[in-house]
Amino acid sequence: MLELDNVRDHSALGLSDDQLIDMYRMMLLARKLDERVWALNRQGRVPFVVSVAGHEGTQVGAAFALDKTRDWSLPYYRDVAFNLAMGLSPKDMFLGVFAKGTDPANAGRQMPNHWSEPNLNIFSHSSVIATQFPHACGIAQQLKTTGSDGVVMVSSGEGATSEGDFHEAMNFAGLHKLPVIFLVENNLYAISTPTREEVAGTVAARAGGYGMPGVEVDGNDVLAVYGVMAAAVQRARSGEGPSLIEAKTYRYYAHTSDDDDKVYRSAEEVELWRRKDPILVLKQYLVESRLLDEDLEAKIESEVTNEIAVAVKEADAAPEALDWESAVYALPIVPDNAVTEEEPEPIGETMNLISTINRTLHDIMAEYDETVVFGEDVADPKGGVFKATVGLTNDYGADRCFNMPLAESLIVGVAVGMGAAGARPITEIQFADFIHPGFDQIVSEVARLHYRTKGRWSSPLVIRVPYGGGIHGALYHSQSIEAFYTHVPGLKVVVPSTPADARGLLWSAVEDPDPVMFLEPKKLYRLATGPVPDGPHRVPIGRAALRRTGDDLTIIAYGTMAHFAVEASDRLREEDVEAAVLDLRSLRPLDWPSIERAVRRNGKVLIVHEDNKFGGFGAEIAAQIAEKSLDWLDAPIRRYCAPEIPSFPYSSTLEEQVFPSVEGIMEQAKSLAAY
Ligand SMILES: Cc1ncc(C[n+]2csc(CCOP(=O)(O)OP(=O)(O)O)c2C)c(N)n1
Repeated sequence: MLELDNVRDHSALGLSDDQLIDMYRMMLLARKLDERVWALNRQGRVPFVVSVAGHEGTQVGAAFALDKTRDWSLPYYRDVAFNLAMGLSPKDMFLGVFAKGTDPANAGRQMPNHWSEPNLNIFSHSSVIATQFPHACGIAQQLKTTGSDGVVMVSSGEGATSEGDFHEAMNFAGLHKLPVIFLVENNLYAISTPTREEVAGTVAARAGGYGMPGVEVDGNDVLAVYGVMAAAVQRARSGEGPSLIEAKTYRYYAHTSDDDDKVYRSAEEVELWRRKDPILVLKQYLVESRLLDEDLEAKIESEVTNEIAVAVKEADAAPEALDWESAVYALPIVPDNAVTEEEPEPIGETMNLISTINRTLHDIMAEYDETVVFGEDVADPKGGVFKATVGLTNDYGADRCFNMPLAESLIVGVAVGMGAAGARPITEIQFADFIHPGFDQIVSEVARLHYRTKGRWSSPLVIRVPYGGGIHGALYHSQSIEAFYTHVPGLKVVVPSTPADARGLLWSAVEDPDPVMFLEPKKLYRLATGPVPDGPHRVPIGRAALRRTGDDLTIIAYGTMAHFAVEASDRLREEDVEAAVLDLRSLRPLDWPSIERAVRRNGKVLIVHEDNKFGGFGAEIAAQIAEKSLDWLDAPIRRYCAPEIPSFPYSSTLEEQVFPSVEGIMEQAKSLAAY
């Protein structure tokens, strides 16, 4: 396979004369567009340039091998020629360059060269190097499971192949024989770092470790690139799996307009590569094949020049970007009704929290064919380390519930791609303590996807995360992570404390079009039992639950601490202290009206969480109360949290000293009530 790179005859590659002329036109268009952007930069009209010049052969060769009606692509920031060849117009390009409000990809929100177009299956990308690779796998996985014969092309520079996401994605693609083509445009430098300081061995050789062919090709020879791409496309389409293509090429200008390339490479080196210019190489072939004469060359050049002039003019006249605030969420939730009644006891079979989650996942999978569950050890026979997913593979098949390699960034990244391509992924991160490698995919990718494309892309994924302490889990099986994620616009973060809420919030999370982090207090997995409604029970995201009423103070808590607070409130009643308990359930969006109502009712607030205090989620609640309801307070806001140590120690005697307890809550509540 992938041996067509030596073919030097376009008709043997299945390309018509017209297609070859189109390739030439496209390469020239990209080159001239690039020159125009640099000129605009020198005139002070665009602040930032990422240049394609030198890469046109690789990109046009790759694009021409794809079928625009069914294939997907995830290009990177240097792929001007690729995007033009896939169908973006020069005007689309300049709308991005000028950061106009009508830029179809980013609406002025991202830097130039971050293209995307849902109508052409071109997926959005961020500025974070290599995060697109797991997305490509997710899209390919979705194409495969839905029976499409579309293929996915994902590209990058060679520097990106040092990132973990590249390797995690290659491994996953190889494991599942996914229809993905990894195209690496090796221009010898990652900013200033030469390949010899970046890549051990060669880029193409990396394929060997992941069960796929890897091939080097002259990236300045558009026909050679087309040949290997067409072979890789054919291989992917027929179910044989992924390929890695390393196209050797060169960029003529600095990395970006902010870079000075003279400090790391010589003018002679640049000149040497210019002699192998991809446009010249193709032109020579066209002339030798008698397909291009001076008249046609002049005609194409004048058409391209004119096309660019019109595009610049039209884009320049387009409206400026003004809207910085819309589309943070696909479904914004602004709680507007304060919870006034004590939450009534639900009706249904009595179950514990973990069985409820398992039952609910089964019911959701039955209800929605597009749901898919994956994570580490989630498939049968194990069904998850906590057994939350037991039976899903047996009941719904390995396409709908499968194990992932041990790679959290991959897990989230694949979910991002699958979600964007039509699935509703429900991922499991085995323990919150191990979610940190996925932080980038959560915070930089899925949380921003909807905003950065002004709503043109979204990915409705649910990330289930067992979290928290009190179970002798020690420093690395006890962490609370909510403060990291509640800080992030674009994410929704919910925490059930009862089985009924677990069912209701999970149901709502799966139906929600935004990414939802579903934090499961694992101490409550068997401790919390209660009646669970049957059927599609929904608890609205953004609505707190008043668990207990009381005139002396309000305890605001969530997760295990909400459970403890209810017990504390019941016991305090015997001591004539009436403590209301507000279980937040949803941390982002936060049910401010219910918090405010609680403050107004009794003027005293005790915030409890098991995370440490400094910078914890309680600080946000306290700050909002201080900002908005200070006049209603009759006592200083109080927080009862874990001390400032890095999570909970393993030894019972140590953990008991630091894990917030029912007795501790009672003590704090009594002293606050007496204030
Ligand atoms: C994760 C991450 N680290 C660092 C950067 C800064 N950065 C932007 S481009 C780049 C070099 C990329 O080189 P390469 O992948 O070879 O692509 P090229 O620009 O040469 O086409 C770096 C380090 C980034 N955007 N993302």
